[in-house]
Amino acid sequence: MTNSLNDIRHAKSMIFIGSNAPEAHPVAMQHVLHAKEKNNAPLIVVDPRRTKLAAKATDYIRIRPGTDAAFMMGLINAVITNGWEDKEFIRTRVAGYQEMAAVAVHYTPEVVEDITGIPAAEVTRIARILAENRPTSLTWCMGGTQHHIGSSITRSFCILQLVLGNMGVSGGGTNIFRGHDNVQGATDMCVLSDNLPAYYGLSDGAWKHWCRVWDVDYEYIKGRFPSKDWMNKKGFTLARWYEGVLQEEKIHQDTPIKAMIQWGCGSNSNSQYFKLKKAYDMLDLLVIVDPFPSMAAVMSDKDNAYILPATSQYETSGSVTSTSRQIQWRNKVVDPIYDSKDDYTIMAELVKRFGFADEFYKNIKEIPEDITRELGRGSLTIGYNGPTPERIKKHMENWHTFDIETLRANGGPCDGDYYGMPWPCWTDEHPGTPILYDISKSVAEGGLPFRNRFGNERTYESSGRTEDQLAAPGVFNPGSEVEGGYPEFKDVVPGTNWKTDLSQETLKVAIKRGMAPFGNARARCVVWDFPDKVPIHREPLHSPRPDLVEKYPTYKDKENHFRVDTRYESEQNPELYKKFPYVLTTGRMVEHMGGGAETRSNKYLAELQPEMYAEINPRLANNLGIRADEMIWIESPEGGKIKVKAFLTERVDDKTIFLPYHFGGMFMGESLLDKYPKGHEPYVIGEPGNICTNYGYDIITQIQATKDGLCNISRA
Ligand SMILES: Nc1nc2c(c(=O)[nH]1)N[C@H]1C(S)=C(S)[C@@H](COP(=O)(O)OP(=O)(O)OC[C@H]3O[C@@H](n4cnc5c(=O)[nH]c(N)nc54)[C@H](O)[C@@H]3O)O[C@H]1N2
Ligand SMILES: Nc1nc2c(c(=O)[nH]1)N[C@H]1C(S)=C(S)[C@@H](COP(=O)(O)OP(=O)(O)OC[C@H]3O[C@@H](n4cnc5c(=O)[nH]c(N)nc54)[C@H](O)[C@@H]3O)O[C@H]1N2
Ligand SMILES: [Mo]
Repeated sequence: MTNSLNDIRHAKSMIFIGSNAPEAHPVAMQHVLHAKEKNNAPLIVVDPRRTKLAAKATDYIRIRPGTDAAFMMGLINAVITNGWEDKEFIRTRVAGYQEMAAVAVHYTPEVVEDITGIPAAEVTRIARILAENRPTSLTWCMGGTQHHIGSSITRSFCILQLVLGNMGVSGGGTNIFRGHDNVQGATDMCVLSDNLPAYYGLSDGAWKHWCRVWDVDYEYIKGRFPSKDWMNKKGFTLARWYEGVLQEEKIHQDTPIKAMIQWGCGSNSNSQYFKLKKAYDMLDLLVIVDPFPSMAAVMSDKDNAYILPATSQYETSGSVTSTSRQIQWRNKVVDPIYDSKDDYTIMAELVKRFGFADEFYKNIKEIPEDITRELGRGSLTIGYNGPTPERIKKHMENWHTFDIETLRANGGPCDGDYYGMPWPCWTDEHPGTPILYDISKSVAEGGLPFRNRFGNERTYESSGRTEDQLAAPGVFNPGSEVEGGYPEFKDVVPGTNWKTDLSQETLKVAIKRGMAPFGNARARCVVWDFPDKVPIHREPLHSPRPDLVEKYPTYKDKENHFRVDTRYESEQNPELYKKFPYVLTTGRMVEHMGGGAETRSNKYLAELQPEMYAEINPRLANNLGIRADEMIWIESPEGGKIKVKAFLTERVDDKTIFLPYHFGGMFMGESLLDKYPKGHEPYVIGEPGNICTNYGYDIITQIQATKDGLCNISRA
């Protein structure tokens, strides 16, 4: 999120694409409605379903699932065709614009209509609304990401904002509302299989950096792995861990996965969920660390599972990071109840028994404060070093002194700080960065240019043109010694750079000179190491449009994609739709959370949403002879099958089925209630929607494509 939830109040228009905030982010809606009512800002909602957010929209655009990149490139083309682009911003702060525009030109309103189902005239009309109501705040969520081209789709959103000059300004930005409580913090701290904390990657240099932070010998860490090779290659992702057990697809690891710890993971969140059943049975050991017995707890038929009861967040304390990059301190409300332990204690017990507590806890005496300190000390890339536990707690104690519009403390003990010190917060004195890439403020006051990360110059393959990747002369933050682009800082302390200098001297020198430690560059529209250097449309792997599969085919199959081969071309069968004619998309409802272990075990929420269902358009239901509230079977091409209630609604069109994915405790028509520990059964059980979600993974991130599959339905 480049801006913040609060900053949306300054938007002059808003576009929400693949986000249903009233259900998934109800508290954030206050800011959205504020902008809509107070600024008279148009609220454009792009979703295959007429959602609760669509009900509040000034302009609701129904889109065919998985076609957002085509719509975006169409909007960009319409902006350029009509001369609405921000020419000065592009000239001075954007790279690869011409190469991108040469691709966008193919997405005429008519082409966009054919791909997305959005009428051609609407494309130009929406482009005009954005052009006439700047800045626009753009929000995407899972409707934009969970596709095999999810990474292209999200890049196209960013490019639109660059072309309109909406980056680095209050009321603009790309504002991706994050998922779980503290998921921003979890991502920052590396709950990813291709990174060390703070996005340092997996290179030797990255490992050595963190070894210095942890005060642990690099050779010792190396010795923990079967071979060095394991340290530097990406691990399995959560989306496909079970392939490492089953080995039905080729895996790139010497041994299969034998043990699994699911720490705060619902499990029925995995697509093609029925395939996991066999993997659970094959594991030697399954450990579930969770306040509730999740669906994973009842999946295995073997005696191989342990449930370690974790406390909820009310029974522990520590620092967490919100969607707006703001760091907060959470205080314990009650001591752990029953025999539960908090996550720190469970981790400590494990580490002790594994026998490496001496190495693990070198810097950690006071929990959780020292954990925050250690992570902050090492996370220079994203500027986590400024927010010390003392500063974070001070912010929490002085909430009332921060302004709701600007997030800035107006007097009092935190005077001048932005609430939660939105990262990067480079030093003890730095106030935090409320808006990324904002060159209207000095770096010391929370301003920043675009980061220099991809070299200083580039020759593009498509055009043969060479372009400076640094910002143009005249583009700089107030007070900068260099009045234009400059590269990232290194060798201030010899042999280090701004990311590895643990003395933090580099950061301080840069800021003193009025400059950003990470340089001052352009935002790039061309990503030369991705298969699609500029975002383009590719038909969903399982598409209802064989004609478009031919025109916009998927990628070549990808070997060793996070240690497992991944099918694209060989999976995209243009005839599949004949047997599975309906588009299947999935998502959330406000009353339930994730796999639903928590919310289905809460009697008040269970009462509000007691039953799994499928949204079906009445016209489709009538054609198939399905009546309201009747039970139906939904089947996936892979062989997943669920029995659920038909919810007849105009929310979806007559080609699309929507499933919430929060249910569990049923499995392909069978109840698993007798498998829960006695007295811990959830109040509500239902079929996991993910039994029917299809094969399909993003080409870069491997996020599962749960939003654009195919299915068939019939009366039960
Ligand atoms: N109550 C509640 N709140 C939650 C959660 C929860 O489970 N329950 N989960 C949290 C988490 S982890 C996350 S990541 C966020 C997710 O928040 P959201 O992403 O907003 O939630 P979803 O309902 O998954 O998806 C949003 C919308 O995308 C639409 N969509 C589906 N396919 C497409 C498509 O191809 N294009 C477009 N444009 N739209 C599409 C869906 O119809 C849906 O309305 O919510 C968080 N908040
Ligand atoms: N079909 C479909 N599938 C999806 C999605 C979709 O849109 N459609 N969305 C995907 C997304 S974005 C996400 S993020 C995933 C979410 O998938 P999961 O992460 O599997 O979902 P949750 O049920 O939220 O899992 C959180 C678990 O943590 C437990 N928990 C809560 N607090 C604590 C704590 O303090 N400590 C511990 N140890 N445990 C705790 C809860 O009881 C719960 O069992 O689902 C993904 N799957
Ligand atoms: Mo999420």
